[in-house]
This record gives sequence, structure tokens and C-alpha cells, in this order.
Amino acid sequence: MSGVRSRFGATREPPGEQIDSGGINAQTSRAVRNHLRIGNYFASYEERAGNMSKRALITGVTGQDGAYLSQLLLAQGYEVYGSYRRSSSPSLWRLDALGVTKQIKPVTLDLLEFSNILKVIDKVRPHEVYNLASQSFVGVSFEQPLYTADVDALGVARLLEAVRTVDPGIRYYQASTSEMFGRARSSPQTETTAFYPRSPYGVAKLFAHWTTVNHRECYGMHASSGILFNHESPMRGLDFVTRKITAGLARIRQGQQDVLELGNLDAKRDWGFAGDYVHGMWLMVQQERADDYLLATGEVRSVRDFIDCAAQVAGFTLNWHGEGAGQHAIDRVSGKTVVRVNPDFYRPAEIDLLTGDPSKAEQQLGWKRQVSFPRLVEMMVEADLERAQKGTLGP
Ligand code: NDP
Ligand code: GDR
Repeated sequence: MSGVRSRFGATREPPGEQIDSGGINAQTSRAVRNHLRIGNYFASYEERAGNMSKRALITGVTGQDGAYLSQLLLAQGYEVYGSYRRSSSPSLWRLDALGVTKQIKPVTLDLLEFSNILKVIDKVRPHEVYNLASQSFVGVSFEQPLYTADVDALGVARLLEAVRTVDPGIRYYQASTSEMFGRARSSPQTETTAFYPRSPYGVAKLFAHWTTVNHRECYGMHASSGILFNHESPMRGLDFVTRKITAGLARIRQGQQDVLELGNLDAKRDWGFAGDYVHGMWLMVQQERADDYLLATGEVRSVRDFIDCAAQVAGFTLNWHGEGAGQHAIDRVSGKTVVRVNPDFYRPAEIDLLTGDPSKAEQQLGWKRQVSFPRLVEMMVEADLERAQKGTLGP
């Protein structure tokens, strides 16, 4: 049964004792927030009062982007409803870390359940819906292709149909992905590059993208699809390669882990900062006409480049040895192996290189990313070093 409750508080663990997949507790969150001044990222928006009467619903509010988008919309004066999946203890560490938990109005919503979605949309009557909810881990989608399709493809059709049924005038944002380009035919990718997804996740997201476009073109809905390239932050989940690297190096520094094992180190991605990307989402929804926009940095780096940059911030000097599955990195000071390849982390189908050209978003939305790659890596490593020092990073 869906329901709007006054605050998340009823289901939260006591402050300082909640340890979850993010591996930090509320006390650490405050320290990290102060340290990185994450709480101030959208401070310049606080003066804008034009959105005071707007109501937004964010699905997947407990995820990385949901937390940053909540912070942005609250700073703009929105009334923010955040949807999360019913569970005995929802994962609130990101919302706590960004200091927004108590300002968000929680609603329970699962993309697998149409009647639940319909009731939530009818009850909240949002002006804007940001659909960020998904099974977002590409690696898992190879193991759970049907579940991934149900949530990431059909779930979006359910949500769009619920919006259309309740009020087709509601503005809609769909979290689409560079994974739709997959084995891309040209580089850098643009909004018109042909799609060739290489994972069940990419295939499901492509269905969702075209369903969004179709609802715009068939039913006249204000539905935009943001084709976003990888964006990271200290709030990133621990399974994704960037956070796995920064958390792993921080644990090794603290003697809590021996070695960091990874899959394909040669994969190249276009990594930006999540805070910049949620700003782009909001800009898309504010346009007079809905459309599709790509957000990226246009810079390419390999997983190995990311490791080198992160290792430097963490105080290691790595020397690389070997080829392919035999690649490993030894710290020059300690003489210990810090990173090695474990083929168990290879994927059945890999995407070698993705990089995007964000010109359309820059010209039409005025979007510009603010955080550079070195600063992003520094932010993430510093946050994880602090968590590891306090013993709150988890195993
Ligand atoms: P996260 O994995 O951090 O967050 C996903 C959110 O979806 C979580 O809140 C999760 O809830 C929720 N969710 C999962 N399954 C369901 C379901 N069945 N019903 C309702 N909610 C569900 O992802 P990000 O914040 O990184 O990404 C946000 C969106 O953007 C996702 O759709 C992702 O696919 C897409 N995207 C992300 C990119 C990136 O680089 N971060 C790039 C391009 C697209 P719970 O806490 O219960 O698990
Ligand atoms: P991605 O991100 O698949 O691009 O999806 P992820 O960080 O999982 O992988 C990036 C690249 O790193 C390689 N890799 C590893 N990846 C993980 N997770 N773990 C490892 O040990 C490892 N070793 C090497 C991967 O093979 C891959 O090439 C993310 C998600 O946020 C999606 O939801 C989003 O749509 C896309 O970014 C854009």
C-alpha cells in the first residue's frame, strides 16, 4: 500500500549506528559533509524563489542522483517528494550525508507495481516527475536480465502510463544512459548516434528511452530523456568501479584490506561529477519543449588512469607490471601489490570506450560541468580516507 508519511524518521536507525551498503553512519556523514562542503554545492540556488509553489516527485531518491537532485530542488524552493522501495530499513545514508532527509516527503513506490505507482502519482499530483529509479548495475543485469527488464524497461512504461492517466501535463524526466550506445558506431557520441546496447541493462534502458520519446510524440507529453554518461561522487555505490577503487585504496591505506581486485582495466569512460549532472536534469525539465539531451565531459580515461589518479591522492606511487589478466600494480614505497586483475570481474560483453559530446546541452540548456576529473577523484578519495580512518567504511 502506498502512503505519504510526514518524514523518514519513523524507519531510521538511531544516529551513529546505521551502517548500510554505503558503509558510513550518520556521524561520519556529518564529518564527510563538512570536510567536502558537499552541503554547499547548490548554495547559489538558494536565492531563487520562483519555484516555491512547485512540487516534484523523485523516484529512486535513496540513490546517488536522487540525493543530489533532492538537494538541488530543495535549494530552489521545491516541495520534494522522494520515493523509495518498501523495506524494513531504507538506505538513507546519502540523504543524511547531504543533510536533506528531514525535508523530503517520503512515499513508497515500486516500479514493479502499477497500482502503487498510480496511487502515488494521484496522491502527490507533482508538477514534475524525475524517474531515477532503476536496477542500475550493468554487471548484475547479465545475471538478472528479466528482473532488470521488468524494472528498467516495463517499470518506465508503467510510470509514464500512470502519469498520462492522472495528468498528462505533468513534466517527466527519464534517466537514460550512455550504455544505450554500447558498441558505438562513432565517437564522441551525440544525441543522433545509433544505439547498440551491449548488456541487458542497456537494452532495457533503450526500451525506456524510446517509450519516453513515444509518449512525447504520441500523447504530447512533456517527457525528456537525459542520455547521461558515467557520473560519480563520494555518494556512489560501492559496486561501481570508481568507488570500488577509492574505497579499496582507502582501506589498504588503513591496513583494512590487502589488495584491490578489479576486472577490465582498459575500459575507457567519460566520468563527471553527479552534482553537475542533476543540474542538467533539472534544466531539461524547465525547457518550454521537451527533448533529449546528452550530458558528458568529452574527456576519456581508462579504469587504469582512474586508479593512478586515485592512488596518487591516497599516497601510493604505483608501478605497473604484466599484461591483460596478469596486470598488477606495486607500491614503490612498501613493495606490496596494491592492485591486481581478477577475471571474475570481467563482463560477458564489454564496452571498450564511451565518450560524449555535450554541445547540444551546453548551447540549448546553458549546461556546463563545473567539477574537473582530478577534483572529482580527489573528492572521492578524501571522503573514503576519512571514512576508513573512522572505521566506518565497512568490509
Ligand atoms: P543508484 O543505483 O544509486 O540508485 C537507484 C535507485 O533506484 C535507488 O534508490 C533504488 O532503491 C531505486 N530502485 C531500484 N529498483 C527499484 C524499483 N523496483 N522500484 C523503485 N525504485 C527502485 O543509481 P544512480 O543514482 O547512480 O542513477 C540514477 C539513475 O540514472 C538510474 O536510473 C541509472 O540507471 C541512471 N544512470 C546513472 C548513471 C550514473 O553514472 N550514475 C549514468 C546514466 C544513467 P534502493 O535504495 O531500494 O535500492
Ligand atoms: P558502468 O559502470 O558499467 O559504466 O555503468 P561501472 O563503474 O560498473 O563500470 C565501468 C567500467 O569499469 C570496468 N570495471 C569494473 N567495473 C566494476 N563495477 N567493478 C570492477 O571490479 C571493474 N573492473 C573493471 C567495467 O567492466 C566497465 O567497463 C554505470 C552505471 O551507473 C549505469 O547505471 C550507468 O547507466 C552507466 O554507468 C553510464
